[in-house]
Amino acid sequence: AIPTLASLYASSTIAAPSPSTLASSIYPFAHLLSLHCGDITSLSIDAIVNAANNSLLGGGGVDGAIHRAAGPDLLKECRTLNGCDTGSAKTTKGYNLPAKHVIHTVGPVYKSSKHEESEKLLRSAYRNSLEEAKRVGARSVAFPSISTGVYGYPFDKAATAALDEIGCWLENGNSKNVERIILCCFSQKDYDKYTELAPTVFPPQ
Ligand code: AR6
Repeated sequence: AIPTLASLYASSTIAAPSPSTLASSIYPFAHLLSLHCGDITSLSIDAIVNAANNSLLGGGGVDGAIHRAAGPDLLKECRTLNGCDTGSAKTTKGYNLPAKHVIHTVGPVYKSSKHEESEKLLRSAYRNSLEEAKRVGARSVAFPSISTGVYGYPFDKAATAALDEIGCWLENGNSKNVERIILCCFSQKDYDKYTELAPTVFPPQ
């Protein structure tokens, strides 16, 4: 079962934070968000997001897992896309995956000396993936934790930016375009981090 963020508050002992730079009025949409711990390639939903590279021709990590599970036709379609800019997103079919679509996005390679630029690009990757989901009519979409593997983005910072950007997108009149946005964590540690951070971005009201 995929618990909703709203249901997590019932057991949360974390106090709501004082007002911060984070959007704080997005709690009304928290029922649209879920956390899932496991392999993103197992999800039977409209779209899964791939944390790809600029070539869109496959790689390791979640990208490798998605290509393996989807089969060689995915790579064939990716070859027609002419790559993807960092922060942008492009959609293919899901082929052998239970998901109908794969939204390929490219997160930034993290550089602490250029944190702001990295955060902007990471936020773009989430926002443009959601725009792609909207464009292809995908009403359920799952994200891996973009850039937090090989690309070295610190998990806490990435998770906070991801939650905030998704919340902003929903606030911008998009809450009717989706039924469920799933944050797919690959480890219990990452899942626990999300449950800890979510109430700081979506304060219970
Ligand atoms: N399901 C869900 N999450 C996963 C899975 C999976 N099957 N496998 C890994 N993760 P990474 P990046 C998590 O390195 O940092 C590739 O080679 C993983 O634990 O896959 O954006 C691309 O081709 C981590 O939290 O992506 C690029 O060259 C998250 O997915 C480069 O890596 C992202 O880790 C992109 O690096």
